[in-house]
Amino acid sequence: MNNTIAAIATPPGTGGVAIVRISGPDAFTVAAKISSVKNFDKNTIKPGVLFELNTKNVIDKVLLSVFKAPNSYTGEDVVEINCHGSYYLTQKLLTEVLKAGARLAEAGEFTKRAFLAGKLDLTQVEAVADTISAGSEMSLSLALRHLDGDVRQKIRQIRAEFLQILSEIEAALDYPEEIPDPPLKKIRLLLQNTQKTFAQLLADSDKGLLIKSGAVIVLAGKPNTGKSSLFNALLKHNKAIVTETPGTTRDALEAEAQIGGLRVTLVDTAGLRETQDAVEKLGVERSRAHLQTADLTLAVFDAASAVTSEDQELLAELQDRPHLRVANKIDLPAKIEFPDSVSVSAKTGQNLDLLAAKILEKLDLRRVDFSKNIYISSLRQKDQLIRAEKILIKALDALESAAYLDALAPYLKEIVTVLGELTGDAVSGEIIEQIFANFCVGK
Ligand SMILES: Nc1nc2c(ncn2[C@@H]2O[C@H](COP(=O)(O)OP(=O)(O)OP(=O)(O)O)[C@@H](O)[C@H]2O)c(=O)[nH]1
Ligand SMILES: [Mg+2]
Repeated sequence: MNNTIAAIATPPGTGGVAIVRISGPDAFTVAAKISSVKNFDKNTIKPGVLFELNTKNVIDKVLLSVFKAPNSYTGEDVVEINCHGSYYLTQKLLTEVLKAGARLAEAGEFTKRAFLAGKLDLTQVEAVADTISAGSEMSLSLALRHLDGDVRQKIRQIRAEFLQILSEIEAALDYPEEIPDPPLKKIRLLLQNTQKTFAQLLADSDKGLLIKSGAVIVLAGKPNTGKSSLFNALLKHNKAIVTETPGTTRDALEAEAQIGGLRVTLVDTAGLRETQDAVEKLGVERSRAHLQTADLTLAVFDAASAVTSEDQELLAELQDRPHLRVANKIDLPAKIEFPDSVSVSAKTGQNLDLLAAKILEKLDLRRVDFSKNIYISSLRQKDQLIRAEKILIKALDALESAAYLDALAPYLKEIVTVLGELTGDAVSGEIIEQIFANFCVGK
């Protein structure tokens, strides 16, 4: 089997430079066969030319970045060829690399090797994918914290504590004459503390998942309150049609925006009212459907006109859903005051920064502190934690039985396994395949 892999690491298309990556025991031999570079000193960048294997015709002037095992991303010998970023050229260069003895890497295979070499655990592997796909300041900060190993460290620490107590229990069970039982108090304390930690991690994971995937924010209200204007103002782009005619927006309109560093999907909707117009009616139905799926609804009111039954109905509809009241048009002489609302003007931009802060607060993301707390942002990791938490509860119950050491041991073992699966310290091949299947080639 050929163990030296290669792939184009940069996106397909045209760019200033592109990178072809080679990793494996023959990385240097492969590169030497098709380039003017013959010495591969560790951590160097070597200028040279690349040529066709058979004809020796020069293909490109390149830079070779050289990493020697184990000091590379994969832990193997790695050469990264920096070439000019022509799509044709990059493909041709890769072909020559393959002819020279490497094989094409599978999706995520570089990162998989980094994992198998112990350079990254599974939480960091998932963070690599999150870093690549991060689309906002917050999701990037979060991915980088995970890449740094905040989850790995915490879970490994808990797992080590469980392994320790488990070894003490097993020793006491095996040699009851010589080795004393570990104190019940100590075990109970460990289990209780871990239960608290799990609960905290699970509570914070909701924030992690929201930060990673972004929040869906729906703008709703009766016609003409300025929903589309506010949508455009938050988007900083005139995407939605705005007119003074009530009932302008029909189809719900979606757009990606950044609010306070969070990626959000803004949804502008048709004004809510009773109508005989068939098209508008369908629009209103869609607005109502969007209210059901929103992470947060901005209930937009017109501060310059009187409150109507439509405003009241919307508030009643949103009663049990996360929402924020927004009184728009405060640049006009106010007719009414809306209690508990953020007053803004979509027209002048007044208080839009305040609205952004309130939105983060409503989503409970205002006090997110990546250096202090751990916000798990992977459903797989969350699932594992939920499993561990359930077993922990059984373990706590087992503490109450007379032969508690015997009763406890299997649960503690299970927890050690589940936590090991979370970080990949003890994990089945199947799970590994599933995780790497989501990667693209070259990563
Ligand atoms: N003075 C002032 N006018 C505004 C403000 N926001 C919106 N308007 C005006 O209000 C009218 C309606 O604005 P839209 O943004 O189309 O309102 P809408 O809620 O999307 O209306 P529908 O799509 O019909 O439901 C337009 O004439 C806007 O120019 C504001 O903050 N101040
Ligand atoms: Mg509109």
